[in-house]
Amino acid sequence: MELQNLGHNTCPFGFDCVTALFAIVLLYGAQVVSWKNERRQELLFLSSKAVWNAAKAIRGGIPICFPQFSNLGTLEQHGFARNRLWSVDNSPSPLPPITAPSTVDLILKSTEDDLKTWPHRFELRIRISLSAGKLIWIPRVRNTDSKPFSFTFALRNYMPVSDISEVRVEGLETLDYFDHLLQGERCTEQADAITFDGELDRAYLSTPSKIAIIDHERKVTYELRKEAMPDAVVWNPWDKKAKAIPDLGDEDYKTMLCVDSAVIENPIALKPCEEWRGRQELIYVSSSYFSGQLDPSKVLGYMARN
Ligand code: TA6
Repeated sequence: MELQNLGHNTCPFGFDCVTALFAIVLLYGAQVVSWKNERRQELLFLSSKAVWNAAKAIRGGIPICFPQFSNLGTLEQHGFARNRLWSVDNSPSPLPPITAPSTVDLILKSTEDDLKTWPHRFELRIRISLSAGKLIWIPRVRNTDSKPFSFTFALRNYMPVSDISEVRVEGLETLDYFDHLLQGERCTEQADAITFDGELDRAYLSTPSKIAIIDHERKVTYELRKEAMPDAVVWNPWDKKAKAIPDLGDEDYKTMLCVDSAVIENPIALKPCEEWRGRQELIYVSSSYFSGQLDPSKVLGYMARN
């Protein structure tokens, strides 16, 4: 399914940019697997060894992790929603009906098979839209069961980078995080930005609603804006782990980074008929920002004002 959006708008700092032209969303996993700008530049990462079959989520793009983001318990890692065939949602209420080809509503309902591994009836909806140079996700989970349930959730954002050792993530300084390389130990970020010189696998807690992923080499900033998803996972497998992942190229770690919107520390609890709604915006800003003209902190300042 292809979303189309033609437009022209002013990105941060008054730089001109043309909005992304189109995105490709699969019914399998409701996964965005491609997002391109007017120069046909791919704005999302896809593994050089991605496997396109229904066995497991395609490695890259934006997989949806529900009803858990972890590999604990009996569920498959990061839940089953990304490994299921979704359908078009014709009843997106209370969201307004779709009026443009740049938006799609998809839905996944619990099946009898799912109930065997996760005994809770649910409706998981997602609205994905391309607008003004950004890609927007509105995930919703409705409890259609007769008893309460809780879940964790993440939008796993695989971003392409020119050289992982030249990338900074800003907005997570001083925060606590669970370090998956230390068996989930709770730590506190000491650095004023996250940089990469080895495997990093952390769930930052109670993060700001805006995070900047700055790619010096390509002079590109990704802005991640999120609501109702307080945590953020940052993951790069580096060389050893990359070699151990069959559907990830051995060298792919150099040109990818995951920065995910997530609900991890405090699972969402829903009573019968209750619905949770989140929101994520991914904005691609191509500018000469890194020619030393602007201070990285101003990126966050701009983002705070908008
Ligand atoms: O970032 C959390 C994490 O579980 C990593 O430890 C790594 O295993 C990665 O996610 C795997 O994600 P995948 O998409 O392969 O299930």
